[in-house]
Amino acid sequence: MDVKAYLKEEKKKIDRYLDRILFSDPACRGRALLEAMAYSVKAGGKRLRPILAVTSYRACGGPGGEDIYPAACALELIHTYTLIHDDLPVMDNDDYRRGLPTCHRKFGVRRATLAGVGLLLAAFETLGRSAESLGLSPDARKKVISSVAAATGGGGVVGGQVVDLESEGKEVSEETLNYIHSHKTGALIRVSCTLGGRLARAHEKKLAALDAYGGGIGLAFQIVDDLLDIEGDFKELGKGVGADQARGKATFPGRYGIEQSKRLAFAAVERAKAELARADIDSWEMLAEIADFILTRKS
Ligand code: GRG
Repeated sequence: MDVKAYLKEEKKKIDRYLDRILFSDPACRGRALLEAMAYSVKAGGKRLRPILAVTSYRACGGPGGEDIYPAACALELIHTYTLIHDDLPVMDNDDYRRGLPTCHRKFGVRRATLAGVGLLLAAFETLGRSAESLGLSPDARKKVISSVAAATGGGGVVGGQVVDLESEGKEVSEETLNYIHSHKTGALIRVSCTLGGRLARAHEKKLAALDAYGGGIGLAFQIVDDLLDIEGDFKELGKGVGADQARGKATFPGRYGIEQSKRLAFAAVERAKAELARADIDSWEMLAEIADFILTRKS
């Protein structure tokens, strides 16, 4: 199947499961809170992280059927949480996300903050339940939860965000630029790939390859994100452009220029694909196509 059709098809399935998770969970959360959580999740988005988890699972020979989807959706709940909090006035203070007013513009800062926390906790609740229903051993379940928590926390997304905010308006070293983006953006993308592998019970060599693949495409994804903030279009992106420069953010084009950044993204994708080929992943073609797609995405 062509990658665009694949992504479209998978997004549809993931959207269905996200609806189920949000609306059929008895633990929920109060009507006003659920409204704000669902608003940001359902606003759209490419669903890249759950798609990577599902595709990595299949690439490692995970059984057919749809049992993997709830666990994969947990990643989207976490991702949406980070977007809501990233947009808050105390962070990037953005007005639009996924083509709609940001969560705090729509519901106010207090509700948006709580919606983010609600999504994060719903994610781990979903992940724990799914790992159990997929029949993973207690040790494997622990590893699933702790790897996602580690990628999300101070040694991952949150850590990258802190350095990103502290670096605004400053000239940063190559090392700091890489740290920000491999943590703020790369960590969740990497763990999306290894989560798929873990749920398929892949051995360590394959997990290491998925981790390296995720690192490569995560870097390419961020470079393209920086480029789209310069060359992209509000309508396609669903959010404002030019914000990075206005805030003095540390970006790849800011440090290397546009052409060199494109070359860096291309090289990162080539490295990512080579990792898959080396590790003897059973069927890695779609992961390779997703890597190429990341270079040409417009949103
Ligand atoms: C506690 C996990 C946690 C987060 C709080 C706010 C924050 C700390 C971190 C921000 C992380 C962040 C927003 C990184 C940006 C990553 C990025 C490039 C987002 C855009 O992702 P796309 O293009 O968006 O996949 P869609 O809308 O398609 O899902």
